[in-house]
Amino acid sequence: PGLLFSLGKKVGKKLYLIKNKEMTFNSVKNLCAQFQGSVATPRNAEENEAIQSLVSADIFLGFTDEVTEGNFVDLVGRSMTYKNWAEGEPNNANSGENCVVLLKDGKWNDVPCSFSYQAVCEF
Ligand code: GN1
Ligand code: CA
Ligand code: CA
Repeated sequence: PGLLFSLGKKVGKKLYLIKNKEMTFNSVKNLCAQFQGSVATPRNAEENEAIQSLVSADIFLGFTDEVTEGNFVDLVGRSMTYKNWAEGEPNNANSGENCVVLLKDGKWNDVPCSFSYQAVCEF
């Protein structure tokens, strides 16, 4: 099947691994969970920069506001402390953006969870 992940980066106790394949948010969650990991969830600028340095395309982060619109939480329901939204984001464009991507410049944008982006897992 080829390599499961193509590149990795260690930051503190975290390891980020990237898979250069576009997939929906649910597929990223399933991929990461399959290896007892989670979707990349940056907690500070250092982690955000580490993820950014791994990727050359937009990637999903492990936050959603699908439970309560406008209240972004991680995949176990903890609130977002560090955030790095792009100007004007999150805007829930077209009333349907409940997932978050890290853009190439390191800033964040909310997007539809059904769209496909590359995957980064954290362990
Ligand atoms: C994009 O393409 P448009 O303008 O409808 C983006 C939104 C951003 C918006 C910012 C899938 O929406 O999330 O908030 O630009 N949609 C996607 O102008 O990336
Ligand atoms: Ca939303
Ligand atoms: Ca948006």
